[in-house]
Amino acid sequence: MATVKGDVHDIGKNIVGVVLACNNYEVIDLGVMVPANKILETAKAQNVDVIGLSGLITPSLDEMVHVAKEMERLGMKTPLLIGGATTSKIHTAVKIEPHYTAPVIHVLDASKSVPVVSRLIDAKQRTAFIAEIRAEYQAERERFANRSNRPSLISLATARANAFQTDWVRHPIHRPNELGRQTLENIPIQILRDWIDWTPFFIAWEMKGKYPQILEHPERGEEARKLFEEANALLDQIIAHEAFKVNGVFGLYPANALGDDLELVLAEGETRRFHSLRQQTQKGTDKANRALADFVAPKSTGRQDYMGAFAVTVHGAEALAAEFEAKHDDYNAIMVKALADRLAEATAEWLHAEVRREHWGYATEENLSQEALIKEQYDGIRPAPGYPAQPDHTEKITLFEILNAEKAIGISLTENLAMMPAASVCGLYFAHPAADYFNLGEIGEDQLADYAQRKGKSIEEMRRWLAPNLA
Ligand code: B12
Repeated sequence: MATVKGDVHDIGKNIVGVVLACNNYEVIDLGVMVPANKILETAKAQNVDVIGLSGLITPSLDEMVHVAKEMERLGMKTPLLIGGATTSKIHTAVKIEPHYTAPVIHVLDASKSVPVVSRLIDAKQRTAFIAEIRAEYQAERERFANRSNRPSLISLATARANAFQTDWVRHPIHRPNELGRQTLENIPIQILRDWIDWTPFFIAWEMKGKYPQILEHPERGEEARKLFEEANALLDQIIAHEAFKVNGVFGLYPANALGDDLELVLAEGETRRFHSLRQQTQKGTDKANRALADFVAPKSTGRQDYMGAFAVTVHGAEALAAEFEAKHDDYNAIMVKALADRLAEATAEWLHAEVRREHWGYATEENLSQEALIKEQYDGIRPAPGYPAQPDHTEKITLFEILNAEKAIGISLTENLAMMPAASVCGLYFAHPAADYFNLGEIGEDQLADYAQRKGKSIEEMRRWLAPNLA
């Protein structure tokens, strides 16, 4: 098993590894950012029965297609399992399976990994199981080709004419109290800990249910309480031994929209541009075709607006997890990474609140409960490149440059634009009270061409990054 080249996430894969090992399978885990040749050479040398690939972000899907093509080229017959947050059965059926003659199977979660592997290996069940999967994936492809419920796309020009409207004459714009870039080093984890949203933590451990209710769940409650106590005990130790170092950098800048682009003024005469994508599906009456650029005053209004960017990261998780791994303590190794991920997300949430209340200061009166914060009942958003409102991961390059994120807080980008350390989050700040986390959905070739041109890239390059959103 391996997380593919350019990707760094491995909690899901590690959980699968543990579950398989508990069922007496021998697992060779090659770790993260593993190139195709290393995966396939190891598979051959070790004569493995099954190969498993994992990926968190969309660029990894392409890499998985590449691995499947390589396996075909080399005439391999080993079944290929596909998993990870960004993968799906439909993508596996439509984009990966057609490239490889031997079985390719999407595995939704760790609990499914054992029945899938055992049926693949069992001589009696294998043929029937493979035939069943093939028929299922063929049906998926046919359903995909004949999708009848596809939203109809409108032209980019029509979508732009239906942009989200703001009365920019009356709309209040708050000038940030502190313009420019600020770096925060060693943010106290005692503060951040109160900002942790524990629900995804339980999901990572395959315990579905909302926190805190899950602690009282009639069947899973006891196990959930144990997990929660152990997580907090480990967090106490991490704090006591200063095993994690949490850093953040953010910047607030004068900005205006130029069409669907966003121009930030870093210093006099020095500007940088972010690019946004516009929803292109036909909307019902009174529903706009949104783009992030709609939430910032257009330059033509003559009004100075503002926006921000941030990046946060948790250092130390990889090293601490490696210590546990060396002691064959997979449970705590996974726990360390799950805690680091939760802290990265908590830091993004805490910093956003600090920015709203103080540094930008448009929400000085805001005093929300933890529940209201988790439900995002505040003004403004912090969309991340890669999330549904802006699926283009390449916007991270501009973001990192503006914030000098690599030097300032030690995060780097892989060739597929995953961030290292893995427990990192970056995004943009918009203060507009109507700004929301919309889903871009499908876009047309006209927007792809327009977007590539605005970014100064070839259409083919942008097609690769935006593939999941292309009609
Ligand atoms: C937790 C989380 C994070 C955490 C942890 C990420 C990390 N360390 O890798 C944090 C907060 C740090 C984070 C950051 C980011 N995230 Co995030 N994140 C998630 C979230 C909410 C859950 C993922 C997760 O950990 N699930 C729990 C684990 C256990 O599940 P899993 O990985 O899916 O694995 C299971 C199965 O997939 C399967 N499996 C996995 N691998 C394998 C392998 C084999 C062989 C098999 C058989 C099975 C298998 O079994 C596993 C166990 O059941 C998802 C949304 C979602 N609901 O999936 C978004 C999501 C993955 N994130 C996303 C994005 C974009 C990002 C960022 C790029 C955002 C940003 N600009 O900051 C960064 C990237 C981080 C980086 N290092 O580059 C997108 C990715 C899609 C895309 N368009 O690329 C998602 C899908 C959100 C979304 N809806 O857009 N993220």
